[in-house]
Amino acid sequence: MSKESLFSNMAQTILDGDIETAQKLAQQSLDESINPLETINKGYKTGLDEIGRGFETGEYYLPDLVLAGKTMEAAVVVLEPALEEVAGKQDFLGKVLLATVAGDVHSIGKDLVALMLSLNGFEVVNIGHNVPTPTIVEQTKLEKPDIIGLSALLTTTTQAQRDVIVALEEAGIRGQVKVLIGGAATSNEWAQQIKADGYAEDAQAAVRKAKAVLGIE
Ligand code: B12
Repeated sequence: MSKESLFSNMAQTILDGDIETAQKLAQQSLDESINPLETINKGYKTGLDEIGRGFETGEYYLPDLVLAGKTMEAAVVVLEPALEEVAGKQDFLGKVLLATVAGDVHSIGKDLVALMLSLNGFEVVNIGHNVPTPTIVEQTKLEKPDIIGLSALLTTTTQAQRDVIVALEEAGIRGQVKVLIGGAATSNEWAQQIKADGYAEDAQAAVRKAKAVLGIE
């Protein structure tokens, strides 16, 4: 099977919610030495993007999104050891506190970012999804991270990213930490607007941005 057909079959498993085949194809990509990041981005994520579009037009429903999410997570489990190999052993670069903001339960992208950061030398404290702003501020005081990463996938919940930055200012700790934002509903422009320190479009870019804001490389 060509690489393109394999990726397209992977995307189809997301549309079908076919966990078993998704995992089988993930293993096949490893047997064929395909870079696991390429597999995620060109295979499974393409399926998630498609199901997202179909959800908007009424072709897919909430249970389809739920199953698609579970299928993606199951595929990533198979790919995880290979992601570790790609990253290799890394020096400690810094500590990152990661959360999906209040009102937003999307966690797959944030968890991928957590995985990639931890494989690349960052200590990651992943405090979950739908995390209230005061909790993020409390955890920042407690954990003293170098970076806070805030994920938002809903247009409505991007406002909570701004709320966190304002709350950090009010708590007098904004200057002690860099804030990175991400998630499908966000952009570079939004990062500038809310005075975040940076935005990244995917997990690999998140690693590059995390290093950049700490002045590494
Ligand atoms: C799977 C999914 C779900 C699953 C989530 C399961 C889970 N455990 O996460 C479930 C079923 C729970 C869900 C629920 C809902 N969803 Co939904 N969902 C999706 C879907 C199809 C895929 C998201 C995903 O996982 N993508 C794959 C990952 C890898 O990509 P990613 O999240 O973008 O993350 C990458 C980057 O963005 C970046 N990144 C992400 N976070 C961060 C953070 C930092 C700091 C950095 C630097 C980078 C970064 O790196 C990641 C890895 O590469 C999207 C469609 C889409 N195309 O995004 C809709 C989508 C996000 N959902 C949508 C909607 C409307 C909903 C619901 C409101 C539906 C409903 N009526 O109930 C609810 C929301 C509930 C809530 N309060 O949060 C809309 C949002 C529209 C909008 N703009 O507001 C979308 C866009 C679908 C659509 N086109 O209509 N959803």
